[in-house]
Amino acid sequence: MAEKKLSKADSFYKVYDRNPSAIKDVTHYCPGCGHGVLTKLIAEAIDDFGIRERTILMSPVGCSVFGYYYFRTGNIQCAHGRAPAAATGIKRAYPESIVISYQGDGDLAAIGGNEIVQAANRGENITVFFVNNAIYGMTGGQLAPTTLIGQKTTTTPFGRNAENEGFPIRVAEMIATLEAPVYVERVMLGDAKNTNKARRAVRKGIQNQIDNKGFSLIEVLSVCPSGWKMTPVQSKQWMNDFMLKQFPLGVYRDRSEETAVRENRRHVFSVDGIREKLELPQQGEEAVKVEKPAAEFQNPRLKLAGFGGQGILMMGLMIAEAGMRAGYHVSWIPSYGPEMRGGTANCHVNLSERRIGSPVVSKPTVLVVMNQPSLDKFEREVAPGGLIIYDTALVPNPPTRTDVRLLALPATTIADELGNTRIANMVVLGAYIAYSRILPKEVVFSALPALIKRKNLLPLNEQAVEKGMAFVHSMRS
Ligand SMILES: Cc1ncc(C[n+]2csc(CCOP(=O)(O)OP(=O)(O)O)c2C)c(N)n1
Ligand code: SF4
Repeated sequence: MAEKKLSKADSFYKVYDRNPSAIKDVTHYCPGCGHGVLTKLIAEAIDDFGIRERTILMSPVGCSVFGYYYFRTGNIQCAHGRAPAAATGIKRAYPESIVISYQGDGDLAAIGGNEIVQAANRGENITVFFVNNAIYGMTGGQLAPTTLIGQKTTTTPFGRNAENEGFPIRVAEMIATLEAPVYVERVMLGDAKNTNKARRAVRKGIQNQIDNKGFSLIEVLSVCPSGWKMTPVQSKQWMNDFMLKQFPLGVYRDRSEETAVRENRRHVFSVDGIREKLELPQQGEEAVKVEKPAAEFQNPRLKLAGFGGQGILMMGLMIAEAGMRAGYHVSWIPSYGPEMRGGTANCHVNLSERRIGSPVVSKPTVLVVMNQPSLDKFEREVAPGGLIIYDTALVPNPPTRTDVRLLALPATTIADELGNTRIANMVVLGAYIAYSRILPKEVVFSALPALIKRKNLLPLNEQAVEKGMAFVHSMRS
């Protein structure tokens, strides 16, 4: 008889050197826990499919957080519940990779409930293993969305009560209501027969991804003796007696056969297409030639703030749009107050000769404030040597900083003289470009039509920009 040698999967580290603690030869899972079994089934499947080199495991927050210690594959540690979103990015950027999202019920069904629904609904070509142990194991046994009615947890010491905590969510059934998923099955770990079924489901979910068929989710019922405060044997019994009734095993969707094996589809991002759409110079074509401003105004990081309705966000967009036309890397992100109008609004804008790492402006080199609360809130953030532009009509208490430049601008008064208070944002824009010389007027004017839909308002906007510029020039003369 041929000798069969059983050994650990190659995709599983033999010794867990990545674990910084002294324990290098056993996993951190509690005795009897299902996580260990499932990770073994996955690692064996990865071996047998010969995909170790291109597999990327998305580890969640939860007891399986340390997938990185064990899987000899690519690993990404995801923020709580966000594995499906991170998996989407990886898979789309590297369609040839095999992306496995491994998540617990707290991770997938609570904090990540929306992420999984959206990824499944988009039909991302990923494989999701969803470990349902009806509790938060890692944090000591709190209620999970899958906790059974009556089940005692540390946060439901009298048992889950539907009136207070709602009903257990059946994830497999819910995902199977969506159009896109290819394969959804619920299996359990407990006895040899069911573990074998789980093994088949694991392989099918991965095979679907290898064949580019689309989204697969395998829900795996698994015991958590520590969280349930039971022995492993009692846990098995409890799963058979109670969990199975709430979470029936079975295939909830299987379109694996009828879905054709597909070619890898790389989502191609065409920069040129975007340039054309935005009417920007094509690659290789010269952007408008703009002279560099003085060193202190180069690569500005701007924060613009005021009330909602003052056109603060639009002013930021104008600067970004004009910046693009002048060949800068740009970013713009808005931050809204809770109200649509009348609330606070601010936006962050970067114009840079280099690629922009983060669009967030935490230490602005230019702060524009069009009301007092904005100055009070953001004045201290401005980088030393930076510039604060404030609307004197709306900011009665001027800035107190002595290590920054101040531009006191009666923007709203000038706008009123032009007959339209709401044009004050363009007065500020004009003053800023004149003061810093970051962008020529012509480039700003060329950007206006892209953002101002009512073309009859273009002359007024241009006039306002010019008025702002004239104010700065008059200051200097
Ligand atoms: C943003 C955030 N919120 C809460 C936590 C605390 N936390 C750690 S694990 C966990 C839940 C884990 O439960 P589950 O996903 O069911 O995995 P299990 O531990 O049972 O395998 C929570 C809430 C956290 N780490 N991060
Ligand atoms: S707490 Fe529960 S889920 Fe976590 S390792 Fe222990 S038995 Fe497994």
